Amino acid sequence: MPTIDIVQADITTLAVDAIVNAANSSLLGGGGVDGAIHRAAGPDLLAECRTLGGCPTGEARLTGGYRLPARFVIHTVGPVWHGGNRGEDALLAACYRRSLELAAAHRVTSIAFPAISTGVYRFPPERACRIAVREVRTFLADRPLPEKVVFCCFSAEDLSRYEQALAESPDQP
Ligand code: AR6
Repeated sequence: MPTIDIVQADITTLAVDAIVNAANSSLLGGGGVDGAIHRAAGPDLLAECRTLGGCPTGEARLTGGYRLPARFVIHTVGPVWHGGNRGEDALLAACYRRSLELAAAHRVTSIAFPAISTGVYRFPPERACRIAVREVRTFLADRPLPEKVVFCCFSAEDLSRYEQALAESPDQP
């Protein structure tokens, strides 16, 4: 049975096969979790990212993890929140789905996600959390990999939000 864990941590410290980066479409670094991942991985990560030619919103790209404990970084580009009428929900859902597909294709057994789009990109955190939990549960329901998904929360508020969302039954509205 696949497992879903929730931790409050700096994602760059997690010893999982892959960590997900909430990147921008240039894939050339930025602030927030993106900046932290590039700092911890070292300059070889940026060098590999330069070869990728960017990434559209809602899609994902895989690189090595370099100096990180994680073997891979999966870079995904979340939507900027514009009020909810520009396809933001579907694009955020696609980030989780495409990251998990890429992970499975690379035989990743454990993967950690940050709360994509909820920082600089201003996606409402409660709404983002429900989308994240729904997409991960749906994916894990009929796939053997990854075996473990970790929701890595930076704040205590996010931690309790994810705990609450996971405690609710999947078919609750
Ligand atoms: N570990 C885990 N989570 C973190 C960490 C960390 N080290 N640092 C921040 N968070 P954000 P976005 C949380 O702004 O909204 C960048 O400049 C943070 O508290 O990193 O998708 C990119 O280059 C929040 O809950 O990503 C893009 O330009 C979550 O990570 C843009 O920001 C996401 O916040 C992407 O914005």
